[in-house]
Amino acid sequence: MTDKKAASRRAAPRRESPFRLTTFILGAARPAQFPADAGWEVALAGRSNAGKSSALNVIAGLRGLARISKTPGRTREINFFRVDEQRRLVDLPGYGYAKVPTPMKEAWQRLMEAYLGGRRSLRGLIVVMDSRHPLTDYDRHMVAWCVERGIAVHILLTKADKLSRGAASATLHSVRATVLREYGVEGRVSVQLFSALKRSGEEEARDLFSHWLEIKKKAPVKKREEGPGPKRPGLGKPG
Ligand SMILES: Nc1nc2c(ncn2[C@@H]2O[C@H](COP(=O)(O)OP(=O)(O)O)[C@@H](O)[C@H]2O)c(=O)[nH]1
Ligand SMILES: [Mg+2]
Repeated sequence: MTDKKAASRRAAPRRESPFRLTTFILGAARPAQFPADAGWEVALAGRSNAGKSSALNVIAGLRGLARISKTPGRTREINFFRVDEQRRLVDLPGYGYAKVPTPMKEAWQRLMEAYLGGRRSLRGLIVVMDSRHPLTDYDRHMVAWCVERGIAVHILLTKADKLSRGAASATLHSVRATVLREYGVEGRVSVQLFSALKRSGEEEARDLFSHWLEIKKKAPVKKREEGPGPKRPGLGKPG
């Protein structure tokens, strides 16, 4: 890497990201290869090519952390990234890629069920969806599977830059309404718009990651606390 490239990579985050020291640990093809199940993890799932890796890079504020593939269905392993000693980000292999041979699909399913069904450090799952085609059958299957097991889900409607403002907002409201209808408030499913290209929705997603991973805000960053309505207790405070 040239000095210029390295500098631009470091300069990427707009404000100091709690994920700036994140590094790749390993790609696991079998559950036995998973890192020790201690501390906290946030994982990203979604259709191949939905934009998972791009979202992970933007949210972490590190270009080139997770590989961004132009060829769908390339990542077959669960990629683990280390945020710090106790925290990890996890890029799950994509689903819904038609050209994957059946034995591969079975291996994928076994790996995903082992991870999602047994991972105690998993605090929440981000389901990345292309905002032009949200809630495909497989997306619904994935969300329902997690809701049944009490896993918190956050839907990231990405590539929002490909929609007009009005269409993006209509999609957001319709996905929120569907999720509320299907899973109720107990379902712990939230939804947001996102664009890796425009870096919109970046702060909202990063704040959720920090909350799930119990990363405490450091310096008292001046925030617009005094909004209308009653003051609510801050999120993420222990006890
Ligand atoms: N316009 C646009 N393209 C995106 C966005 N996010 C990802 N892409 C593109 O979509 C393709 C797949 O992205 P990738 O992150 O590799 O998807 P993954 O397979 O889900 O990990 C790549 O060509 C990306 O450049 C976005 O927010 N806006
Ligand atoms: Mg990827």
